Amino acid sequence: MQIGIVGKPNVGKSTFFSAATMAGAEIAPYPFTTIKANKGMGYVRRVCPERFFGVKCNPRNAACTDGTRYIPVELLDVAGLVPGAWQGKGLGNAFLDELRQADALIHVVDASGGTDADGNQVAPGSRDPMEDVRFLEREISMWIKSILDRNFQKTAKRIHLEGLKVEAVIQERLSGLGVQAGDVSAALRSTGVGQDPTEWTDEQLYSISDAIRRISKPMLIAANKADMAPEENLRRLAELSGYAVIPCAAEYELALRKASRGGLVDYLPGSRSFTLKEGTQLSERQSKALEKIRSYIKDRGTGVQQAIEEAAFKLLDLVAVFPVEDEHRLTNHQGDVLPDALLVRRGSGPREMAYRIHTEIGNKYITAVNAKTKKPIGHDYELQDGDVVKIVSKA
Ligand SMILES: Nc1nc2c(ncn2[C@@H]2O[C@H](COP(=O)(O)OP(=O)(O)OP(=O)(O)O)[C@@H](O)[C@H]2O)c(=O)[nH]1
Ligand SMILES: [Mg+2]
Repeated sequence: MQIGIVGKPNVGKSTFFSAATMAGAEIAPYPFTTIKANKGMGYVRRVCPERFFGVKCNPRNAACTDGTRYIPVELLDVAGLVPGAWQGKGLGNAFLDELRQADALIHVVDASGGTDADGNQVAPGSRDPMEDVRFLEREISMWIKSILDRNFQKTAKRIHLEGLKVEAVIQERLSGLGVQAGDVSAALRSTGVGQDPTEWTDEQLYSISDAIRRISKPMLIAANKADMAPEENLRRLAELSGYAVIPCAAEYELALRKASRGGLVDYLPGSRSFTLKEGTQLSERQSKALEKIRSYIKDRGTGVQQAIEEAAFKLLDLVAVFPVEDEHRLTNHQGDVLPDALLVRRGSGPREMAYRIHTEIGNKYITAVNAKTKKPIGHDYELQDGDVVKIVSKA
């Protein structure tokens, strides 16, 4: 599962990414700082089942703090997109290609209105962030359309003459983008086009591409630089964009995580406060900066953690499940308690979970046991958030 961080240049994508992953991507106040995409792990929070069982876990793939488990999810920070990206402007087509595998998108917008269409700094308030929303939608939809368009008339004739299923042909063409057959059917239904593609107009092809984008690359807006954004901009984005809008101050999140790593403060990502570590000596500048951050986050946090969690749990509808090898001791064969946490799509069953652990375990799957109830789980059981599951497979 991968979440793409997208937007025009210089809006704070790499700042958001660095804060979320602590991977240290390059950040600078001008466009095209990022050229090569950055990949890293962000985290979503879930209640750790250690609370239910009254035990202490030894997590292998992430931390657990006071019963809150951090579960890794892959983030991708790509280069900024400028108008005309889908046609190759500013290397846009190459950058868009990096989003093929993204399952959901966090669109980072400069809510302060302080960057123009190409990402150059302008006076805050001079750019309407709603324009950024519409621009990005169009670039991605046009990119999808450009892939559909290649030899489209020829393909349409074949579909018509040979009686092929139009959904299947489109899906095959877009399979490299992670588009599912169901996505195409839903898109065709929502646009209400006829079954004969030789009759589709260019506008209809755009509408279809746009619908496929909405369904297969669900998106939310991280309204970044909210620390200096006019409230009016945030309000308009929430009212007009048609997306979930999360005010963000990625720079503050990054500062807090660095201060936490540096041992200056105690701060849990996503919380609305932090405390200074005892005995911390701060310079006047540091102290001022932290107080500014303190007063900002008390009402809404920095938004970074919230945006990632909303993408994972609302856009992608993931649930967290915890595989164990011994359902009584809740351990793997090394004796680690509740060692792993996995994110799977809601609706997944125990066999899919087995495949996620290892292909071989999936192939040899026999049955599964719910460690909370100690009862066997049927093949058609839908995994629930927080389930702890023992997979039984052939030796
Ligand atoms: N005020 C404010 N500035 C921010 C915030 N987040 C990032 N910035 C600044 O915005 C500028 C651009 O940040 P980057 O993270 O490099 O932006 P980007 O979108 O990755 O830029 P490209 O890689 O060039 O597309 C830097 O000067 C950051 O310090 C924020 O929350 N508030
Ligand atoms: Mg960048």
